Amino acid sequence: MRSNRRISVTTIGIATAILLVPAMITPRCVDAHAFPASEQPSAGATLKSSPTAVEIHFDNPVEAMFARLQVSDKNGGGVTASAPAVSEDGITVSVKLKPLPSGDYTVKWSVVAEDSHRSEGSYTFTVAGSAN
Ligand SMILES: [Cu+2]
Repeated sequence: MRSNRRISVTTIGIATAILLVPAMITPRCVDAHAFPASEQPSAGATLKSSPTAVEIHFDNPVEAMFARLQVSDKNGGGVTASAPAVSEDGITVSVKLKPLPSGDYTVKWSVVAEDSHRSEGSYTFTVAGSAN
């Protein structure tokens, strides 16, 4: 019986797992977590004109359902013009932006990787154009 066999393998494996799991989980987890590989505009960038969107490219696919991406001005007001969109491969999360006056902007992101672990962070960019 297949299911019995599975159970016994699991039982036998417990002793080994107690020894090995702590050593195995950490590297595996770090691999599977999703963190930004690059951003547009890039973190800390000073732009001459308003960007039309913010895109974050992750190093591992993220779950579309749980992706959050907020952009706000220095008063905390939201400046996004769309809900976050996730590319089909799960690598890119983006939002469209309203036209941004000169100022500092904060991008806050939060994603869940395919291993179900959440990661989050934030960064800023500056619009320093004279167009406004
Ligand atoms: Cu993880």
